[in-house]
Amino acid sequence: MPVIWHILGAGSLGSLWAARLARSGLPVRLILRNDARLADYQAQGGCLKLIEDGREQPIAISAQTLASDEPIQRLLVACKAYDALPAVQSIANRLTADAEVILLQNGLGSQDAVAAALPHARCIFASSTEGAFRPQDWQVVFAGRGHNWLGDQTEQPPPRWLSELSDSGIAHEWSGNILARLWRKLALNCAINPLTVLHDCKNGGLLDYAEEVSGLCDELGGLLQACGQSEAAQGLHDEVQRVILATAANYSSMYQDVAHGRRTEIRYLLGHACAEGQRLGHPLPRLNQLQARLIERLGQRGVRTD
Ligand code: NAD
Ligand code: KPL
Repeated sequence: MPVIWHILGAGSLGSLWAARLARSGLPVRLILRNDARLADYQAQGGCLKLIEDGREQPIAISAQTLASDEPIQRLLVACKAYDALPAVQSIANRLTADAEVILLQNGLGSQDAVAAALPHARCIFASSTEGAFRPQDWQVVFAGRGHNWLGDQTEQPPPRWLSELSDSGIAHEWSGNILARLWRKLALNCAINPLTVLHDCKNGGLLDYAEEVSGLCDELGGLLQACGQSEAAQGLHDEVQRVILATAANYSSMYQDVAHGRRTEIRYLLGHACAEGQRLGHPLPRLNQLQARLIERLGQRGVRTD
């Protein structure tokens, strides 16, 4: 019997994973917050609608609430970074002794917090470049093909269920250095996202602020070296330039969060970089100033600053 994929956080990325796993015939359970959400889901037909290449496909998936007593052996956590720990804590009593927990959060900091709260579970970190959004509840658009890197900090072999991701068409790779992947994405996000908020522009608008971007890349590269992530520091500036050009017409995820008045993941991106600099005694004048300016701007826009 295949192990059930429990999905905590039926938002954009969680729905995208759930829909593809369920479509390939694997057992999947969405874990919803409460009875009201579950009733709404059932009333809409008990299925997620996956929109891919312009075509919508309804995919029936079982759902339950946090309060269900079904044991959880494999948990995919797809909440935002700031929600991951409280969400996991609320179902920790349901995890089996051999549970595996896959953490899809962007940035760094939330994964270690979850792993520390679950000392008996195998926690696998993921870094995703796929893109998804929800035009409405229980509907998800697969907006950007990408890749998922998974890895952990143990010497254990990769989990056998990676073949289930292949069967489900989920592009992935086991990474021997997942922290380098996560740090690299964090650095890219720090060099681009806050500036798009501060300059109120699309990613391509940063071509007008080349010196500011370049100064941040220098400092981020130095921080990565100081953190022992020299692999993640290689060619950072060039990649930031490539990403700015390739995504010139897009608004960054942080820009979109702020535009919609949503809380950002600042604490796990720029906040994590600045906190690591302080912890290591590594000066980061530009990043610290960027953080202060961003917090001020979030406050002005009425968005949570933490
Ligand atoms: P999202 O806001 O669309 O989904 C998160 C879901 O978690 C929401 O439905 C929320 O209600 C749910 N949730 C939060 N706390 C919960 C709880 N206690 N119990 C049950 N459900 C709970 O977020 P997302 O865009 O899917 O992002 C998830 C993570 O993936 C983030 O860290 C994000 O940075 C990262 N990511 C997202 C994308 C993307 O394209 N959406 C791409 C790469 C990485
Ligand atoms: O990941 C991104 C985001 O918007 O969050 C990119 C496009 C790389 C910009 O940092």
